[in-house]
Amino acid sequence: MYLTGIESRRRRVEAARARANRAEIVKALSQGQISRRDLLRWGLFSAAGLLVCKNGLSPFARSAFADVPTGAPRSPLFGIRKFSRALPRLLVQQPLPLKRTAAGEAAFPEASGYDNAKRLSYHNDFNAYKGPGPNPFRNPITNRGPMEGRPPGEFFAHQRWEEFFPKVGYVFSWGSCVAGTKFHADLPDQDANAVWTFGVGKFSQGTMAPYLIKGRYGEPILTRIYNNTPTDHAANRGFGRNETQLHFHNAHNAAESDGATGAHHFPGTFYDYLWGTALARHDRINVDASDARASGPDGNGGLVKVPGDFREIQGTLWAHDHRFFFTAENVYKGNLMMVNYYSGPDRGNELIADGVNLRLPSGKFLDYGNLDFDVNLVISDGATDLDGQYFFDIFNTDGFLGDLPLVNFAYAPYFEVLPRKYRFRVLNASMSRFYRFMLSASGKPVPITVVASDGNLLVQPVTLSDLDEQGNAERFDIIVDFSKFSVGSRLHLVNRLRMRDDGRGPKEALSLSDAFKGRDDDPLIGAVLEFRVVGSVQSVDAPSQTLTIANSCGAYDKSVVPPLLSQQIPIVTPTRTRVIEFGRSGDGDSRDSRTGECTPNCPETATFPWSVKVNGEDAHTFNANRISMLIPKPGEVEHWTFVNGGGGWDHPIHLHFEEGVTMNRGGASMAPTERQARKDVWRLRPSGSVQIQVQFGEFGGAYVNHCHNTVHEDFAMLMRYQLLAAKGTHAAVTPTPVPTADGVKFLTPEILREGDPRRLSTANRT
Ligand SMILES: [Cu+2]
Repeated sequence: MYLTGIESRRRRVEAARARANRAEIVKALSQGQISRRDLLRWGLFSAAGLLVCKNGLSPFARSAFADVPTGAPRSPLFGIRKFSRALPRLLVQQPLPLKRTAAGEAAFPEASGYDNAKRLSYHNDFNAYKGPGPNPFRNPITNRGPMEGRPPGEFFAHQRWEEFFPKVGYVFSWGSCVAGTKFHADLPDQDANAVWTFGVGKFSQGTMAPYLIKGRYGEPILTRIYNNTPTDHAANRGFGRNETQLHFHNAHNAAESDGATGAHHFPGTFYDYLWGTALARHDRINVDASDARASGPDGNGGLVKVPGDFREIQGTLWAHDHRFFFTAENVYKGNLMMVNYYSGPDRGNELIADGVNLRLPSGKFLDYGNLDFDVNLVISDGATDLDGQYFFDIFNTDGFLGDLPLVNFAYAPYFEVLPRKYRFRVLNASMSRFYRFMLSASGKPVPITVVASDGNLLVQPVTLSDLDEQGNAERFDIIVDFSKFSVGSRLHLVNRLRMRDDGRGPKEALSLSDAFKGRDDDPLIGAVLEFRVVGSVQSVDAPSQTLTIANSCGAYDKSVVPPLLSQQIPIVTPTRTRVIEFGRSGDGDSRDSRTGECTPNCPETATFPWSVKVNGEDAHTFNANRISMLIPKPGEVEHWTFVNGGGGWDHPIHLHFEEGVTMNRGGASMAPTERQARKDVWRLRPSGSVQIQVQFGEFGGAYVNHCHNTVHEDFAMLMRYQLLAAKGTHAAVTPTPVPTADGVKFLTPEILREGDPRRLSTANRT
């Protein structure tokens, strides 16, 4: 359609006004200056909870002539161009050694001044303190409530503390960013409360790029997170909740350390997470730790063998906020980091040839965890307001799509590579956007070899030119061989997946050439990262060393991509099957019908269009005090079918704690990278379904299963499942924590009948 200059300008002005108005409303609401009732009275909010689409109000009203994908005027670029700055590598964190005290506590180095980590939360000490004087275990910032957010009592004590006693520790703070934080050298500095990221130490300020932790099997980690966000929850610059719990997606951790039990904590407090590096099937397979493939690097060329199934080894993981009902706001705002787990087979060293090490591209200077040729790529889509400040729309319940391609939180950077093999750990860290990547050299596709999916090694590498779709939180580990390219060549990682304008899911994959040209209506289509082939780079593993073609390429590229990476976990006859349908069912029942409150509390304006049905029974929306599925004992194999309730949506469904083996998609075709692959996120496809095999063990407690389009997740497309241990405290159902600024209280959860196999007849068996 041809528009006159005047009409075109009128529309742009109106879209800008819409965005400004909406941003004002979002800000006023999140700061408590106006209420849901005000919006209803003004006719701007419907009873169903949607912002009424009026020109000049909602940029998401199509009639507002807004730009896609954000539904608002384009984020300003202030004259910058793509590929004008180098990719920032993730910031590798240094562990602190921990020592066991006579009392069985884990002590940080004395000079650090950090309190010991303990099996039971300091909340117990806070409760037990009888004076005289102020409670020494109180929150040091607010002087209210305990200093540790982990709930009191045995249910939130670290399970198997002695067995997985932490050897190293990290202390981080999450909160306001340091001055000078920006997405590109020539974009504006972010306000301290526009971006909330992690900083090192107690009550430190946050930095970018995201952090990277190098974990290894056999070396349990204690991660302490201080909440250093403002005590005033209105001081969030329009989005972000000053309460957090950190989910270590998808490590095999006990529930109290999974970061998704509803035990979020408040400014001034910390939470200790025990990342025990337990290898799944620890209690059932290789219990005597005799299999060298189930192991971690010892730091000196050898291995520390651990119990468990080597086929369950994990590699590329990440951790992110999981404050129920506010996850999208908080993750988007910067609450995320990556964690690489290193193992005997996946060592991060390409020289050690001991018959166990796969020698995948990585580097050679360090015993394990070399990063010279092993690169984490955190890919997301951001947006800013017209002043260049980070922006998020908390009213969008369908999907938030940004218009700034970010890699490791930097605007469309370039990365210098030598002509040799590299491994890239590609994470989709977007809230709602799916990607489909190809690698392009002068418009021609370059082969990519996939070695892992969601951090799980494939049994055999898969070489293709066209990666499968990648939903939110999905990871692909890919190997790219640049050896055929001469110095000076430029290659591009190209996203060719168009999303539906409403954020519901993917619309179509463009051809490489069409995608490469880019699209005016979505800046995330096209190249997001440029690779520049060069003759030398500085080592990140040994910064005094220069890596060159002469010492790292050709015959000196010692990395290997073996034909066999792991072994297949067989599909067996299950103890039971379950069907879990993700759909839309109306108003939802997250709020208590008597009190109108969510558990834990949710935004006053929250609506619940998204729901989950188990075994064909009633649809529910998330309430942490409701158990949708109960796993009665460890070790039983279950087959679950995730079903998309329809409507043209797609949902990336995430199962916490255990990996599932992908069995089938009903009758539909499967990508070669997902056939029988172990994963923790499955895209359902519009009207699609996927069946997986799961087995639970090692720990008990409350976990969740949910849509990882975090916008759907926050509007309650989430369910609690309860895993019962064979014996001990966790043989019983976990009481539901209700965190408050003065401490944690508990509720007794409801268990849905259809989710409890102890009460089901065999009629349920299919
Ligand atoms: Cu969803």
